[in-house]
Amino acid sequence: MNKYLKLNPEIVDALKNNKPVVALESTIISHGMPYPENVQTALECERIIREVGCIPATIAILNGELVVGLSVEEIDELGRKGAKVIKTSRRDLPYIVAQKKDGATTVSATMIIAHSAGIKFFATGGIGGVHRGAESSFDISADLEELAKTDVCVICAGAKAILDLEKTLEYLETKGVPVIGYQTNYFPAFYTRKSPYELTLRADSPKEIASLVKVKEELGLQGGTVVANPIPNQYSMNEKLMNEAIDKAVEEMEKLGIKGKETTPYLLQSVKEITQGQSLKANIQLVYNNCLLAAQIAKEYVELKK
Ligand code: PSU
Ligand code: MN
Repeated sequence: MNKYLKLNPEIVDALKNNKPVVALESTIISHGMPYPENVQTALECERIIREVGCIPATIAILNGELVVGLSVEEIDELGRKGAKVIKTSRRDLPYIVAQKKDGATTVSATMIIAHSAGIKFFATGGIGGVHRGAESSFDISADLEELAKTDVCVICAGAKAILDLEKTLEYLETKGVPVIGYQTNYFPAFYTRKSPYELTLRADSPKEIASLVKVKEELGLQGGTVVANPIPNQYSMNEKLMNEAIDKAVEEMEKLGIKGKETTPYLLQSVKEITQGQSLKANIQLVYNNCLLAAQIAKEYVELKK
């Protein structure tokens, strides 16, 4: 895989000198948010990570190269092209690379690339999960399988409320993926702070999480970890309103016959329209909050390894 990796010099230096690095995905830029908010958000994420003293590494595939640490221009181009760039999960990776195409990486593909570059922490909005109605559609995000096997710690606001959160947690439990509530006992529901589903693991400081990640490595346990970080109170949306919006979006989607990889981008966009842009504002803020926590954890981890 290293043959296809292209790390920017700052990241090479950071990894060589054990400086903390935080990976960022690119599907959230191309498919998760509209232009120009997507680009502004991506750049602000990088700024937040730097402010804590870490190096951000936004990841995407450009001309078939696995780029770790996009430039501002590359982020802007990805944001402008939007859904014209191919949403790339694990299964799509060899195709995009072989055909020298551009790919926006999902959580699963970003984890793979981050791991092969030697990056241990990755901030995003929400992980993919088990979709509602998965018992008949079989739609389960590749993100979950990736978490089962690739050793990267993913800091997120839970799974998007458009999913079946209870089944998502069951799946992660079966696969042995630790899901750590950050200052909470409940799995966060992305746009809202709390779902009804209880978590068994809780941490109250970045240091506790860093030490769990370190111990997991020392135990030789393969696979990732999920840090579930609730959206800050002041940006949390009304639960009833949100659920109504999601139900409506899911119903519309079924009528339109949208399936597969189009599902998540469609639902995010549709919920945004139904909530008149409120959900996008919340989405942006929860991503910032995850970047901040990811950077704090990455920093603690480097300290623990000294
Ligand atoms: N979180 C967001 N916005 C997004 C996604 C996550 O706030 O756009 C993306 C991630 O890239 C995630 C993907 O990996 O949605 C999951 O897609 P699917 O359900 O098709 O696996
Ligand atoms: Mn899917």
